[in-house]
Amino acid sequence: MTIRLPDLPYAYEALEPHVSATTLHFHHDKHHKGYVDKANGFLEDSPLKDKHIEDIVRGAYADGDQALFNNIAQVWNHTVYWHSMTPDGGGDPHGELAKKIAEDFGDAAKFRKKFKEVALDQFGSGYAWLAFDSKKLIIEKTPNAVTPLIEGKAVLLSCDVWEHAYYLDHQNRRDSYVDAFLNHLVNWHFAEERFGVCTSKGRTATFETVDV
Ligand code: MN3
Repeated sequence: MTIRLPDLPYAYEALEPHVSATTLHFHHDKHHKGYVDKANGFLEDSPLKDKHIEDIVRGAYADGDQALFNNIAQVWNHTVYWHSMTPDGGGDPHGELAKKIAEDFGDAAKFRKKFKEVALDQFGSGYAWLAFDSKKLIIEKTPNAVTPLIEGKAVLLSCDVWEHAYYLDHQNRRDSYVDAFLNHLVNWHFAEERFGVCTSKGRTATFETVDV
């Protein structure tokens, strides 16, 4: 099975002015594609090659196959990241996820404050995440390609804080980018849908459960 580069779920200019078409062309067409191509190269001789992408991510991590893990995890992380943003996003969550955010963080404003702190606290390249461990919502940061998927958590939102995600539009101001992500781009509908899948079936959602 060949890993494919998914299309962006919106037009390249759809997230402007917060994330520009230029950034998305580099980030999707060069960075994301680069991870897909390298992962396919490493998979050619791997016993994991016919597995589902999430099982490849977990398997490469468990096997200590750092080169495959870095690239396949970045393929998955970026796909979730594209879906974590939407034109005219932002605002507050609704429904059951809103209730759970109120329970675990206080309210949506407190969620945004904590998410921003965590995103700014990640030293160097990595991600900020909203994840669900089947009991609690968790805001966490990870370095480089590391993903909450390897800890068995369901990812609800991903915010790429590698400099390539924001440098052309916000230069060194990661705080400006994270504000734009939370206030104008975050795709609560996506997170609500994934949370619904996790809770209705009482298990960790896979990305494909929602994406196809
Ligand atoms: Mn990236």
